[in-house]
Amino acid sequence: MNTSINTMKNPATLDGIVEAVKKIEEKKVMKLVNYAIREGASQAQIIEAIQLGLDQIGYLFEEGEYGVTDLMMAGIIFEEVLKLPSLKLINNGAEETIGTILLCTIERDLHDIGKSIFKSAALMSGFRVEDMGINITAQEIVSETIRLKPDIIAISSILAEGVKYIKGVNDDLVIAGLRDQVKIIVGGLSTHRQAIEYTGVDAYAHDVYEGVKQCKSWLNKGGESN
Ligand code: B12
Repeated sequence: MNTSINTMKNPATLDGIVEAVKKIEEKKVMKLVNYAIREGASQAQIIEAIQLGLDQIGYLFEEGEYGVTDLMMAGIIFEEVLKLPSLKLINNGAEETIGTILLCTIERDLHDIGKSIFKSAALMSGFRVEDMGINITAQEIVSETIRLKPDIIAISSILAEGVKYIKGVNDDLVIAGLRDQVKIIVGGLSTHRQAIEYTGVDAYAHDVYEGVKQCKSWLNKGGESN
């Protein structure tokens, strides 16, 4: 993996994490992650290494070598890693929030790890985050938009079929006359530029850090301009 900005003494540990995740060796993953943290690895590097391992698991699942139980184990390993005190993302403690984000995983999709990481990163940056959970429909999002008046709606969509439900969210907000009042950002495996143009949302992000940066720029709190 790319370790060009790496401050670690032993970057090979990150490759070891990728391999241990791929083999679903939970104890080894935890041991290597703890070691990597001691060696100076950043939270982003650890998340990236685990994601690379999960990609391998996804590939082996497609090839029929791994089953759903293996996907579940992979998810559990990631959740355990994120619970480590040194990696836990917490609210920055600011009393004033810089804006409200309404967050969910889209209809029919139960994957929530990416959503949880985005939530933590947004809280750390000073946002108030209202997390609706998983498998959330367009109409539920419209209702919560009326109730909470968020500045931004952030949607996680991992399954390929999510794109059509995201378009539904955009369309229902237009019908409800709310679309001009809120920005929409999406992230997750199923999202890419063409999909986003089709859905009508404002932005997509490959990872949570890019996503939070975009959200901050919308509220003129730093990050990229758009
Ligand atoms: C763990 C896992 C599961 C777990 C999920 C546990 C959980 N609590 O989330 C369980 C076992 C439940 C599961 C179930 C299924 N899964 Co699954 N799963 C995975 C796996 C291995 C890892 C997903 C993951 O958590 N990655 C780690 C997180 C951090 O990555 P991420 O979600 O992409 O998030 C990052 C970015 O995308 C982004 N991001 C994500 N959300 C957001 C939101 C915003 C706003 C922003 C800005 C950014 C952002 O930032 C994050 C960090 O950088 C992937 C394989 C893979 N390559 O990822 C398959 C995978 C996603 N699953 C897949 C499939 C097919 C399924 C099932 C249909 C299997 C089945 N036959 O039952 C079911 C579907 C259930 C459902 N209705 O949702 C396919 C999806 C194929 C597709 N393109 O549609 C994959 C790709 C595996 C594969 N290669 O075939 N799965």
